[in-house]
Amino acid sequence: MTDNDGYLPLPKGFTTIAIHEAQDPEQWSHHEIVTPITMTSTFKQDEPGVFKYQYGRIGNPTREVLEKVIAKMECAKYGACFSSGLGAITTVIGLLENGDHMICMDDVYGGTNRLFLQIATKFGIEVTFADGDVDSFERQIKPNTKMIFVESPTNPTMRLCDIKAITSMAKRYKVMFVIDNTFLTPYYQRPLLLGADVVMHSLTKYMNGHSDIIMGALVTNDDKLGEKIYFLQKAMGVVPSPFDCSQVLRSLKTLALRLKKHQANSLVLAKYLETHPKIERVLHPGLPSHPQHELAKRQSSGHSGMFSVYLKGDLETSKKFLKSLKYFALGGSLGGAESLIALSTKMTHTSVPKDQRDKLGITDNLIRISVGIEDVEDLIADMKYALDQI
Ligand code: P1T
Repeated sequence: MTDNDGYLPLPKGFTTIAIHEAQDPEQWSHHEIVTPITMTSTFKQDEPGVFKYQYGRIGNPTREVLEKVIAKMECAKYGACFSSGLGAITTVIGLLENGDHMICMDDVYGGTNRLFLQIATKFGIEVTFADGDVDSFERQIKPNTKMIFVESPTNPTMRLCDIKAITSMAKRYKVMFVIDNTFLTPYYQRPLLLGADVVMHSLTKYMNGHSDIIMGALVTNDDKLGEKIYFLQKAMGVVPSPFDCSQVLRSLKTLALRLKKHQANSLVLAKYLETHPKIERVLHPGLPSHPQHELAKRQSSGHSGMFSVYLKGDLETSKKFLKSLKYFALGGSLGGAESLIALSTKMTHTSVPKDQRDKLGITDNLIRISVGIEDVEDLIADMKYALDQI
């Protein structure tokens, strides 16, 4: 375990950053140990145009602390928070101009696919899809290509893309490379260190980790992109509330602890399911059976609680299985303390056209699992019981 099981080393000082970065109590009027929630929509100015904070959409002390913590965790200079993960991606679209072309990885969250295909295209942005292989992106590059957007691992088929390879190709063509790091968080993957230009998060998931907040974030090291992102945050206005920022700040203090347990639970459960006669296939990047397991170890420091399985059966089998579970709640979202389970064809990926879903292997027997931090023996017993019912 000294070499972190063959993965990249875990980031040093990660939880110290979560607890102390930008959180010196002496900056607050009462020397609060916990960052105060600054609930105000506006701020009194010293003279017209002379102020520390101006207006809540443009800046807020609670939000600013969170943005600094997330940036530091991702090894970034600039961090900005948004009212949802899709709000962060909407802001990414704002980095493009009418007439620009972007290439999106073909397997992304259904809402991301919908946002690009049904909204970005309305503003004159051309969107095409690639399968995640570096050549598949390079083949589609045109003079007006300005952005590559990927998830790695993808939602829900757990495919990875080679972040370093895509980075060096994208740099050759001066194309911005944006990666959604929601499934792994900076504790397990730091794409900016591998050369990506912008990292995006749905903070709704592991970063908040308690299934009670919707938020998003963007981070970058590029001065020009950082400036543009802050401008868009102010100009487009997709900002979170100070209360929600405070909740996420609290949650980040236990991110590493939680992820270790998510990872351990998901590995035990995935190994159990891999040997079960009613399971056709397990898709878990942390298992040697995953075709990109070696790549996972080369570019990340571990894997979270996310994996998927193909049941042997059809839609009715899936429905019966899902209904028989007790601890795995049937629901969209992921990354919380509670285990969740989803049938992507009917839940998270309904907005992806069926022919694209079929091509990607998002079928009625594909079950996506977000393993929580409950006691794993109870989770295994729950799965065993539900599988016995089909
Ligand atoms: O829900 P929101 O905070 O807006 O984040 C959107 C989003 C972006 N990226 C990834 C990888 C995601 O998984 C999501 C949201 N996903 C779900 C709700 C889901 O069940 O997959």
